[in-house]
Amino acid sequence: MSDKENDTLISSAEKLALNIAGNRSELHVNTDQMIDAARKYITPFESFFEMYSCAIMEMETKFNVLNKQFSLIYDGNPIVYMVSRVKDIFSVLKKLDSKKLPHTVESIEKNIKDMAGVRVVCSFIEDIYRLEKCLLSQDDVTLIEKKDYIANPKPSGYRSLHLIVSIPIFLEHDKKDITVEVQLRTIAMDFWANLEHKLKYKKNIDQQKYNELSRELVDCAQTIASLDERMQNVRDCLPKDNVGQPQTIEELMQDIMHN
Ligand code: 0O2
Repeated sequence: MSDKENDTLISSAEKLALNIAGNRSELHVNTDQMIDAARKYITPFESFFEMYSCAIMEMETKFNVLNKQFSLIYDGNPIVYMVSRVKDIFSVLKKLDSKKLPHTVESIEKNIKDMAGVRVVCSFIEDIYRLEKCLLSQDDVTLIEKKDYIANPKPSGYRSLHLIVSIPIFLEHDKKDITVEVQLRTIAMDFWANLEHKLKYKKNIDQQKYNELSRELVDCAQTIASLDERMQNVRDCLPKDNVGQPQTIEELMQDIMHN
């Protein structure tokens, strides 16, 4: 796609967005024109977004395979649940604006690293780092950026391990490397982040109340961090069920090959 086509594509998507938002008279387009524009511009734009859905499917498969393998070695599955999403056009446009970047497909590909997002929720912190190690050791996964907000929490109290990685997706005639943001966190961290996210986007709340609740959440984050640590310590003290059995995936594979 040429730059000009990209520009047209995004600005058309924006016009449609405005239209949907009720500014139709300002844009002087009628419903038929809107449908024509949707057919012409939104359909190819959807295929651009579709690539990120494919990358999400690939990434989820990687984690599902690891989850299965881990369950053969360790006591239980490390992943409790996964949530994935492709960033919607409105959030993309907002993010581009906040970074003063052009509204083009090229600009999205280059600058928006979390178009595809996979959140992996585990019970224990140890599982997070184990999954990270296994994911990054796969030869089709390239680490672009790592932010360890578990070791270094944000001032808000936010904790999670963020990995920006690139993985290939195989199309009909093409292979394309797609960037995916992987967020790994415990159930407790997820519980906290979801509530804090709600507070952040509440519009009908006065500043004083907002500050008060933010302070409370910073306090909750500390409690949660200590809870995660204590739960990990309890698990570490539990007697192992698999004494004498393979303790790592490598050992398990060796065991399978030699017996
Ligand atoms: P959404 O809707 O969750 O996708 P960047 O993405 O690099 O331009 P930033 O803030 O440097 O921006 O990236 P960072 O710190 O890695 O955060 C990216 C995502 O982590 C956010 O996505 C949130 O999902 C989550 N996150 C980061 N900080 C916080 C926090 O303080 N509280 C909560 N609840 N979540 C946080 P988006 O794009 O903000 O939104």
